[in-house]
Amino acid sequence: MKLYGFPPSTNTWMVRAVAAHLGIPLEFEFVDLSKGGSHTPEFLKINPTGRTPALIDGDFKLWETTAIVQHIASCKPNALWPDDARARADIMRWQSWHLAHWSKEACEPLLFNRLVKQFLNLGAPDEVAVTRGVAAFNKEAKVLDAHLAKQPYLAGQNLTLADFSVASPLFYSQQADLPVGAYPRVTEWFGRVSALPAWRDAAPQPAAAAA
Ligand SMILES: N[C@@H](CCC(=O)N[C@@H](CS)C(=O)NCC(=O)O)C(=O)O
Repeated sequence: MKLYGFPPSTNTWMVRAVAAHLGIPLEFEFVDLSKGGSHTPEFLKINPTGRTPALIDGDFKLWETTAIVQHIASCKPNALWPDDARARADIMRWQSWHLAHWSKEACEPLLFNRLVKQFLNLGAPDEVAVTRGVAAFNKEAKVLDAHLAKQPYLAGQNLTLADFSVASPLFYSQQADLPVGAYPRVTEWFGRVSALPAWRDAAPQPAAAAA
């Protein structure tokens, strides 16, 4: 399988971490987002939405991070993506929440305004978007914190794809000043999830910048 991606992006980083955790080899093709690499005619044939990551598995082209990690994790039996309908629905619930609310409404506006804009020279943060992002972060983190008071991982007693998805934006907590420190169980859970060697194995090189 070949993954097209931009290593500092939390989406690419997460896909590579899942593959590393499961011991599934991925060929990697660097797409330079800082130079519009996801909008070339060649790349648009792989993903017409012009976004990374994207995966090619034989004659199957796949885009959208959540679909990609589910496909990779389906390659062999494992606890991250158990072969059980209810367990998968529970994982998918948190991945859906991540896509619609945690990442989209809470983390992304802060990462974009406080980190990506600076890296790409896109001007000053939009303070209205930042204020809205902080409010969304606090609203969603409160739910996450209460949930993690009941169980060690998002979908129960074991680490799953849900933890990989939801943890991914928090790798830039410091740079984007995400107020995660106000949520002790989220902080403790992220400490455990981020300590997995797979994240380090898949980590962007320090010289690269974030997206
Ligand atoms: N919903 C998509 C989002 C993908 C996405 O926004 N990728 C960003 C990098 S994190 C990208 O490639 N942006 C380039 C562009 O939009 O031109 C997913 O989960 O894969």
